[in-house]
Amino acid sequence: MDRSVHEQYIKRCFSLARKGMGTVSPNPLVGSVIVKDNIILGEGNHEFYGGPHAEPNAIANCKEDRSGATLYCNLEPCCHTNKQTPPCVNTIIKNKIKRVVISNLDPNPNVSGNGVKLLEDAGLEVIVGVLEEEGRELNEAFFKFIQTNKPFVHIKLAQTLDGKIATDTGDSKWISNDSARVIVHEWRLKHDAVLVGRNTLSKDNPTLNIRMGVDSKGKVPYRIVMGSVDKMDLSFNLFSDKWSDRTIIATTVKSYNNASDAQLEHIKNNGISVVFTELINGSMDLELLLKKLGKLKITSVLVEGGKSVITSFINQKQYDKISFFVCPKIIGNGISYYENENLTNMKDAISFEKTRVENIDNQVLIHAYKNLEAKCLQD
Ligand code: AOF
Ligand code: ZN
Repeated sequence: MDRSVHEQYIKRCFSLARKGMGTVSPNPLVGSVIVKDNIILGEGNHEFYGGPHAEPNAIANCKEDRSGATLYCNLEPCCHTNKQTPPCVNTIIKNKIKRVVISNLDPNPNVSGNGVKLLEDAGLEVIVGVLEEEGRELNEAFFKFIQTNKPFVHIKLAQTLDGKIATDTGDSKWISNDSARVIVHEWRLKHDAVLVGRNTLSKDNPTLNIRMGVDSKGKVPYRIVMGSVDKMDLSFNLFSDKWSDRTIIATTVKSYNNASDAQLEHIKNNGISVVFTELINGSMDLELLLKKLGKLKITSVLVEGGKSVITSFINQKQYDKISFFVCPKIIGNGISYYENENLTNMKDAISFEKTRVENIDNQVLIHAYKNLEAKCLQD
């Protein structure tokens, strides 16, 4: 069959999969479509963590006999049993599906090609790798998390044309327009956690919840504040609003020991969590922090600034992707998002790969991935 036909149905799987954003983590986003004689018989997606997978949902939604049909799915059907739901390969075989077309092998080491093998052993035709890159990007957080036990780190920033994220006084409301900010709120739904530093906390008193007309599905992401807890004013929104049990303070033991009794009492009474990391060369050890967040099943972190936080993630090479909103304004003074006085030669510049550009309502949105080949300042 023409590959473009497969691509159409896999694209439909991607759309169905996206419906699970905000509710399926730490599982992947998965959609499935069942097709016979060019007619869609049924569709489904993985709707929430612990719930049925996309393939059995699509099969259950078929209005007609699905024997001999093709099942499309963006992820390889699962085959393992040490988990919450029964293996999808058994359901597919039992329902006499003839062919399975997928985008990505499941990077989960319990599956990882074994699902395909079982289907082929049962006599089904399996086609792997349709729109593989897009499928991988859709589930980039799941791919990183399942392979490293550390969350996917996505830095987002809004900058002026002259590269500033705030004026010299720290004012940043607003650099980007509403259209850009809606996208950021969608990203808050997509990510398990949002992270800021102590400066952003005291400058903006953010809420870090999901608004701007984006359906939050009742979710408030984990809200991580990184910095010295003993210097934090705990009257800010993140520590006192009704979602304070979704707030995590990332700090050092030393700083925690210096916190006042009143601060510790406030943390306890408001259900705020504390995660310890250590200092390396004066900044927080982010690899250790990410490992600890991974243990909490946080698969993705959206880093929303400011300068010192972004600089630490870049210098420690603990990020995967940066999205820059470049906005049509210049201010002639202000704060940059990255500072490095030791970087004097262009050959040492932080470089990126797989860049992609979008136009968002008169603003340029540039997505860039960490250059895995490049050497970093710490190497
Ligand atoms: C699929 N279809 O829709 C999803 C899959 O605990 P469970 O039973 O939900 O299993 C989670 C694992 O199953 C997850 O780590 C991933 O490997 C796979 N996810 N597989 O066939 C789906 N969501
Ligand atoms: Zn499954």
